[in-house]
Amino acid sequence: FIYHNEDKAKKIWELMQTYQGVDQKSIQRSIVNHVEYTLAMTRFNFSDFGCYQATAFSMRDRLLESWNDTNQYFTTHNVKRVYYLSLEFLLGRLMQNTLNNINMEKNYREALLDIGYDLERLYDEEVDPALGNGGLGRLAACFLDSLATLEVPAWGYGIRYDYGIFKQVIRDGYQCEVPDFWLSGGNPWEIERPEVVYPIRFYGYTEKYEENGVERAQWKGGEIVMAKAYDTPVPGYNTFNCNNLRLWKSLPAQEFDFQSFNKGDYLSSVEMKQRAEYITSVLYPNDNSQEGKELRLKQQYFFCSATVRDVIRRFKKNNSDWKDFPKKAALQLNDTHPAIAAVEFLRILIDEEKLDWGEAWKILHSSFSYTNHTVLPEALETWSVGLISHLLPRHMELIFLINHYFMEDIAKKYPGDYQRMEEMSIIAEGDDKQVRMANLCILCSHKVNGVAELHTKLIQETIFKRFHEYFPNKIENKTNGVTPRRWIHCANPKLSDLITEALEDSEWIGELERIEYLENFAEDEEFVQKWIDIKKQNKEKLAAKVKEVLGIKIPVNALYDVQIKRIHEYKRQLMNILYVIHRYLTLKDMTPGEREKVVPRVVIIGGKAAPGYHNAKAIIKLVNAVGDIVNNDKDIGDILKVIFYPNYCVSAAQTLIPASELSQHISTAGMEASGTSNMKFVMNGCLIIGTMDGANVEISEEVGEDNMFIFGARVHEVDDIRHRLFAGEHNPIGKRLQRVFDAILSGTFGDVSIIHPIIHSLMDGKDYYLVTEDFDSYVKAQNKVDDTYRDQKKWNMMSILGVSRSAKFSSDRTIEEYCDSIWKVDRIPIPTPSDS
Ligand code: GL4
Repeated sequence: FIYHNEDKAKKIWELMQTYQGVDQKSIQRSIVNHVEYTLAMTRFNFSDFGCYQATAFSMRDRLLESWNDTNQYFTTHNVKRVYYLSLEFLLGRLMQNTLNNINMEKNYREALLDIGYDLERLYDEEVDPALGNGGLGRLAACFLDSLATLEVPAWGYGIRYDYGIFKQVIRDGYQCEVPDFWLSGGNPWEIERPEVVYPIRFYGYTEKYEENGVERAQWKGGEIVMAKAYDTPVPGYNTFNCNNLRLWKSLPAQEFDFQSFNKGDYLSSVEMKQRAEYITSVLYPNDNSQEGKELRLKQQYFFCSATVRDVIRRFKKNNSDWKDFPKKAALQLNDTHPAIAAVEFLRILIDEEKLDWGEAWKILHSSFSYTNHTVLPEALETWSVGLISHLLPRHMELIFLINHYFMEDIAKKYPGDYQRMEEMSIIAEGDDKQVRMANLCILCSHKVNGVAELHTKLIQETIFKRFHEYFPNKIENKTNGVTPRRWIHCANPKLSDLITEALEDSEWIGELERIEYLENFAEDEEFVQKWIDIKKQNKEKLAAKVKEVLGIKIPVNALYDVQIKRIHEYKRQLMNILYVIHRYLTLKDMTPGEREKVVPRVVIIGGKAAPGYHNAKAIIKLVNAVGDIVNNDKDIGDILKVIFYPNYCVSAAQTLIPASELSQHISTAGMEASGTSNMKFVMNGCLIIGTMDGANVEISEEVGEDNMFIFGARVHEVDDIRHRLFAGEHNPIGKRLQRVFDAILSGTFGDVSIIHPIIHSLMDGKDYYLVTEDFDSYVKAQNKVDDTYRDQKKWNMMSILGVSRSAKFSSDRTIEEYCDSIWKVDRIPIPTPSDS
């Protein structure tokens, strides 16, 4: 060392103590420096994409200052941290959101304009990081924003997939999947951490040995793969705090494979190493359904092991007593996907840290908790005992042990009740024994939560009934929420400005409860006119986008009716398009004069189908086929347009939602755990047509049932109806719906034979999702929509009331509830540079 440590620290402090300036020159200088030194482009001529990258790097520099200070502060103060473990983080673009959170959008816009660049154009240069499927992954992203905003010390942990959710391309009306190599242009937001690496073992065997009279086990052999960390700073809104999202990438282990080498088999040794990189290649594209592939289980264990090791290492930096662990860490399992983390934690405590079972179990149980996101049986994860034994032999032993102790307890409490034991066991018996991951999660957690009131009640009464009886205080509700930063302020800047103008300050963006004062403006003519103008501008923007993407011109003076979400039978996009066909056939029956009186509609449907989900793909084809006919029918003109919006993703949602006037959330009652886009639509002044399902129930409690279009069977009726339908006791299909079916089957929309089997089974009463049953009340609700839309004054009042009553659905509220009743963590605002 050239200096004594103190001198060195002083020198470095002098170099570092100036934070990045916020003035125009400093911003410009930092951007241009990145063009020159980071990107090695010429500063005299750089493209929009180059400018986007340099701007992102310049923002990252700022983030790193607060990110480093935050972590330093949390470490020094040895605070309790939350760890959110998720296989999916559907972040969406980061630039606009980041600039807003650090309150620098105006500074950057002006600085860029001054050197000839338009900030909004740079936003469009960013690829959408799409490391998630749908609601579950997007919820994780909203939670990160709220955690940082609320100054909760929290890290997200996940996988840095090379390929995010596929890009959807429509060819001849059918969905085609194109791989999304989102990293091809680099990722300026992340920091590679070559020094944060962990070896992860797969396969092998366990060896038993005795130590001080205690029998112990050790996992040995198998293959080693390395996990390397990549960090993305997560800034909060209006705070200096900056959290972290740590994603793991798999790499081959460095040590030499002597066996292959000795055999002279160099190429197969390279091949084996390549297999290691394969683990984090691709996100599995299924939403609400499990694909039981070995590679998926490998992904799960890979990321869980790296995460648990990282969390333990951080704990050990400042603590020496394991009993303190639950006071320093809360680990949240986002669905059962990261369930194996609990077993890995137990393994490390017992096999490596040499704790005894009782202590280890208590520590595990006090620090872990689990969120259930679905009741659909096809989504409830199970893994075969054979597969787990092969891939993770020690974990399988531990799972058996957990189950053994638990079954003993149950047998004591309910002697002879084998039925109950069978239901509660982690292991599903049979020829191919399965591990039920949800049962494992419930046992390992001190709290389990559902994601909306109705959903929580359902899991308490159905799938987890026995557990709810046994652990009456364990299962509770945490209604989902969404971040108003991205979903109002960034997505709908004009609406955001209008709200700020009306409320006379912008605090509502960080405290959504304040938005209720908007209610006072619901009948203020001047305000309402501005409200109308903004919606119109958003519709124009969407119409331009539709023209650009699809070449179809859609009218602006029509009702924009939107259903965007993953395509799934339970979400009933089929019912939507059947209604559209009914509407089309009705219009065709009318005289031109009658048609003119009908409320013009633009129906937009968007969403991806899992590549192996045949029926969902058939629905996409039908929507496209209907669009082809309706949109080119001269009789119909602008009175009805049907658009399938391709490649629905977070950035598309940010254009679609602010432009929508009616949105559809029409799942069969009891099947949509929560839904979160429903909340985003309400926040953007859109009215909902929907069933009493998921969070719709709570939305109706907040905004009032009169301000929504609610229809369909209620959850308590569904089982009976389904039973009746399948017993062949269904009512004959109504005339209207039969006519729709006939049109489809007779070729009115061209060759849609791919949908015929579904139509036939509906006609046979094999209608699991109650499409035929709910159709009539759906049509009635749609008629009410038209009537209400004719009364624009009423419509706009409903729209404003919705927004003013949407505060409950901010993810800030959700996160506060998790902090209070599950995680028991405090807000820790860190001192800003000017304070210190
Ligand atoms: C989901 C639910 O289907 C959805 O209703 C819910 O809003 C979301 C977040 O809790 O979780 N579960 C799965 S699986 N995918 C989802 O989007």
